[in-house]
Amino acid sequence: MTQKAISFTAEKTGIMKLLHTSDWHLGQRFINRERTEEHERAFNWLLQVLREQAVDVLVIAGDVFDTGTPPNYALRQYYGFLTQVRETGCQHVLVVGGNHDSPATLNAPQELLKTLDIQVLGCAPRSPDGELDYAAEVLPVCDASGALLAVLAAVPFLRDRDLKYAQAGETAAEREAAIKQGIAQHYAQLAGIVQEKYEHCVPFIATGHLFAAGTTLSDSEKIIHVGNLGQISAAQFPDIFDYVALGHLHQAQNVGACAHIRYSGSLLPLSFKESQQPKQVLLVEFAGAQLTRIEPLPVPAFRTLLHLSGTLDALCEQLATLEVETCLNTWIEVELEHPYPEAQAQLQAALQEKSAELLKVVLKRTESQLNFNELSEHLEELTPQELFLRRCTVAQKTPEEQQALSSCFAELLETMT
Ligand SMILES: [Mn+2]
Repeated sequence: MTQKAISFTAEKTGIMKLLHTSDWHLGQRFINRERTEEHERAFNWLLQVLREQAVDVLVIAGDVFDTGTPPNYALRQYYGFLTQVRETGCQHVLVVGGNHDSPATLNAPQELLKTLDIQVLGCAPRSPDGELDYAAEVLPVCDASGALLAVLAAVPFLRDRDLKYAQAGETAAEREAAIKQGIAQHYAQLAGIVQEKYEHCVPFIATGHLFAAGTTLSDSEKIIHVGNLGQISAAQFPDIFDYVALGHLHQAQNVGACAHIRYSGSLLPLSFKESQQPKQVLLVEFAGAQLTRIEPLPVPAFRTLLHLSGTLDALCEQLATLEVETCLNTWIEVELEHPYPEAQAQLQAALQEKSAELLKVVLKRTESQLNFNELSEHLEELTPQELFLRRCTVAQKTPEEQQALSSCFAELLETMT
């Protein structure tokens, strides 16, 4: 994608600015803490960006909330933010649901928010007869004078029932191919509608909450469509889309070599490992229908999440010399190589009065300790998926059987959570 220089004296007319963010995971519980303060600070920063950059359209590509039943403080933060967006001059907001979001929760205020030019699609819309209503995902965005600014193909996370693939007796490979085809067909349908209805003199923008091929996963992304299932490649997104705003992967990245099909990544680091990743939102600029600039804007780090491992002595040393660089207290998890009776107290003492909190002390588990029979003491440290895989191993399932079983298990989990 070549960058075009835009004169600062250029008239606003014909230039459209979009801000792409995703995976807020409002209401996330981190070990035993809430992320409220970080979200509050991130939102204040985001509002400032919207104002300073004179953004026209804000796109939130799924996983607004961490769970389907978000706590009231998370709902308050969400609505509080949406209210303040209006005051920045950004007149259009699009929210699509992710796999963590409950479509019912997101959609409940849909009609009310629409009156404020905030479009919400918690799930793929359906017509009264229950069929997918593709046309309802196509949303024109107009400026105050009624002139068309952009056309959005607002695709939320597509659930199994949105992808017509379930066939009795099909193999895992057939199933995978059918999911991919279902997702690709969904985008093709939308492209058809957009092309038929609109002249391509404004940007055509698609969204999605999925796992695209040619990308890397980080550990807090819940496994969905396990293994390679559901991965679609850049080539499967129709050419007519000038920009595809994706969510689900927490690390900001392009899909394959395509700069215009990309993940903004999460707004905050959602795991200890993610604390190493720079977080960003994407400012995307168009002149007419032409994409002219994609600028990643780094989200300031408000809190450091630190995972340390080693012997007790080494850890005490590290904690004693720790430098706290972020405004909020550093949160620490330590992994001890050997058990030690007063480890917690010693580690705590090493931290002294630093602006840091020791959230968790765990014992490093070796492979031999991961025996199923010893699991009871570690049960709370395992995800349901990990526990299921352990049980498969004990039951001596082959890797192929494990893959097929864990795929079913993931689906079951997704239906239930
Ligand atoms: Mn997700």
